[in-house]
Amino acid sequence: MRAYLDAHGFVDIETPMLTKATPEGARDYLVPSRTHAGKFFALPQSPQIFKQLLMIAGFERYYQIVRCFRDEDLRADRQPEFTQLDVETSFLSQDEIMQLMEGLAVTLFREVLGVELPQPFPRMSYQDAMRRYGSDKPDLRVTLELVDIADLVKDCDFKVFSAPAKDPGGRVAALRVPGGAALTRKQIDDYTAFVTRYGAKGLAYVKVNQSASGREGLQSPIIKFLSDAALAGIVARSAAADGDLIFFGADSAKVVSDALGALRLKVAQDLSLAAEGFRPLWVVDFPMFEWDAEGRRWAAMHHPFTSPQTDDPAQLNPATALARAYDMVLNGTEIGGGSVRIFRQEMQSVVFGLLGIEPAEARTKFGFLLDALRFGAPPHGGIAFGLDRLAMLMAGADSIREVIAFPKTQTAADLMTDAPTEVGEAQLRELHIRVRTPPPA
Ligand code: AMO
Ligand code: AMP
Repeated sequence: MRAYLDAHGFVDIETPMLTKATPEGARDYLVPSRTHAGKFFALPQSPQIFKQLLMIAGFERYYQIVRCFRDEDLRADRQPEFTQLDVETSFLSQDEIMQLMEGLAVTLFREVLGVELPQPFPRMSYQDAMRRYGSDKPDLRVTLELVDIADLVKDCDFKVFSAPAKDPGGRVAALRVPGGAALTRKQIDDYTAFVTRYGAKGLAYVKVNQSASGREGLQSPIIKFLSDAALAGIVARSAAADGDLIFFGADSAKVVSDALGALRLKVAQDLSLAAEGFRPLWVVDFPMFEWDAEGRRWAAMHHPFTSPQTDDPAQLNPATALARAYDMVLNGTEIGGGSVRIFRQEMQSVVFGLLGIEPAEARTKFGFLLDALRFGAPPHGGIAFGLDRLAMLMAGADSIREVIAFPKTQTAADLMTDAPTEVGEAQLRELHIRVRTPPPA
């Protein structure tokens, strides 16, 4: 990676670890200051703001292999500290950045694994990815797709289907399981329990025994609710052959996409349907904002410095705005994410406003960035790759912990060194800290 970037005129620059909060959607790890009583550094969630400042300072191509810190819920592909290849460029379009970074990924796989990634990487909109795969990081090794059937069932007598089919925020979709007519009751029950974890309230199904016989050739507890036309339409649209089974999801669009998207991968794994090899793609046209139902506010889908596709702040509708953001996805894992940035102070202030960041708060948190934008910033954009995730995929490992020396557990602890630990009273005093010990459980 260094060789590729050096050859393309990038400069390797280090940025501080003891710094101020950089929002990437996680909680910060804080470091108390001894010399400034009651004040704290934050460890960087990413060098995002620094690399933008480097662009404004006139470095046109920057990279850094850098540790990032995020206090968030851990999963198989997440660690509280992890390493990014962080990149930023000036004066390149979204397309040019993506091509340069695609070349980096291709070179990496060629040189390290002797693997030729299929080029050009396909590009898919966020909306298409959700519709066809129920995920914003589709695993293209699996060819099964979700198909929408709301129009076929919106007038049927089965409320479970007709209600979400008529609801603009709802979704009714089908997933074909090749050879699935042979699934036992127990296996179907297990899949039903599986989708419940994603919020689904059930998992209706139809077994296609002999489609030429119409209704008589189908087997399912819900057939009685569906018209001949609806049944024929569902079989045709899902491309089900005799011996297949069709699963259904009906709920809010989010629940259906999450549940059937996960079921698609689970079924593919159980039936060994995934092809061998590496299947990269770009996911583009992400929404700018997502609604945080708990906080009752809009949140940035990528981060607050991402440019909307419109250049006119007055046109920015949080419910519909799309971002100049892109993710590189490999075999169902997001290995990199980036965007073209906002480079005008006016747009940055409007976006902060939509995110509920008041002008005074914006000044306290990001005044140095707003000032720099005011002095004239070049159009710029970049990306960061998750190197641990890349190593995991390249090594064929199932968890990021397999490719990190001294990884942390699911609760963000290091059991070997026993970190984090209590510290002595003298040290706390020096840091001006009094600990509120949690009440005994
Ligand atoms: P983002 O938050 O998408 O973007 O992160 C970029 C990439 O870093 C990896 N990653 C992680 N890997 C392991 N454990 C984690 N907890 C973790 N979190 C993220 C992923 C992800 O694709 N500043 C922006 C980049 C930019 O806009 O240029 C950023 O950090 O592979
Ligand atoms: P019920 O009418 O609740 O007995 O459900 C009949 C069938 O529909 C069962 O197979 C359920 O698993 C399935 N089902 C119920 N709710 C949903 C839902 N929201 N999405 C998909 N299938 C469902």
